[in-house]
Amino acid sequence: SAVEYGLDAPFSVEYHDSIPSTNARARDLAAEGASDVVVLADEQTGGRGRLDRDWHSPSGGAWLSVLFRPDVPMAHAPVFTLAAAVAVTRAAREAGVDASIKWPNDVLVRRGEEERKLVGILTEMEGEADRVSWVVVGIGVNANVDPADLPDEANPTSLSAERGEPVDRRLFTQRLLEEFDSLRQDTEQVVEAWREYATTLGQQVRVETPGGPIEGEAVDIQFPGALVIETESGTEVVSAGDCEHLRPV
Ligand code: BTX
Repeated sequence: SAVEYGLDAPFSVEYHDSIPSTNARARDLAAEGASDVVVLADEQTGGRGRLDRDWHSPSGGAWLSVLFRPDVPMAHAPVFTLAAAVAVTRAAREAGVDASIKWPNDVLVRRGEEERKLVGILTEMEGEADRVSWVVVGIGVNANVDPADLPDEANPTSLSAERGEPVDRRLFTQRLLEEFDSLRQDTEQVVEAWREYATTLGQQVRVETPGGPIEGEAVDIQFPGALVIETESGTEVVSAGDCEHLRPV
């Protein structure tokens, strides 16, 4: 309930028991000129992932969107997706769940070879090349939800399933927002923090890019979020491309 969310956050918080999508609501608020707002919901009835995929958002999750107006060029915006991944990973670890990050925007829990999806992040933005007008970072955390209620094919998990008991969503969300607030203001620290939690580095990877697939060893990440891959024919730098770029206005 709203009472559970007595948040002391560095953002103003708009809470909904149920809403179609916190990202859609945050975009509407952006159009009205708002900033530094978090839209938070217990349940979403039309949650969205990347490429218009469905994001299942039953009651008990931590479904939230952060709207803010950073003074950065459009090309730097992917760093906020990484910042969200770092923030949520830290909050999950404090809650006793050993989460880690898979480039670019998956936060997951590993059990041996198996990877279980804990979080989805969807960043949307608008602005001009040299300056973002607004950014909405949508963070969907499977908090106190039963993974059996989530789509099987994603191999989902939740904080409560990993812990064996519910998480305090107020505390979890508070920590997540505090971390995110600090990272968004000092984006230089994001990449370094990201390296600490990444499962991707040192692994053999294959990435589909507009220019075709790239295969090799993931060796590093570069600001604002590109992956550096050592291939047989040399070094390739693949940009995150995880942001849904709305048309510049
Ligand atoms: P994605 O495109 O990487 O992942 C979407 C895919 O994940 C789906 O096709 C499905 O297979 C799987 N999936 C759907 N729901 C879940 C779930 N709850 N847990 C695990 N796997 C799932 C990731 O997109 C970005 C998701 C962002 C969600 C947040 S919630 C707050 C905000 N509001 C909103 O509408 N979206 C964002």
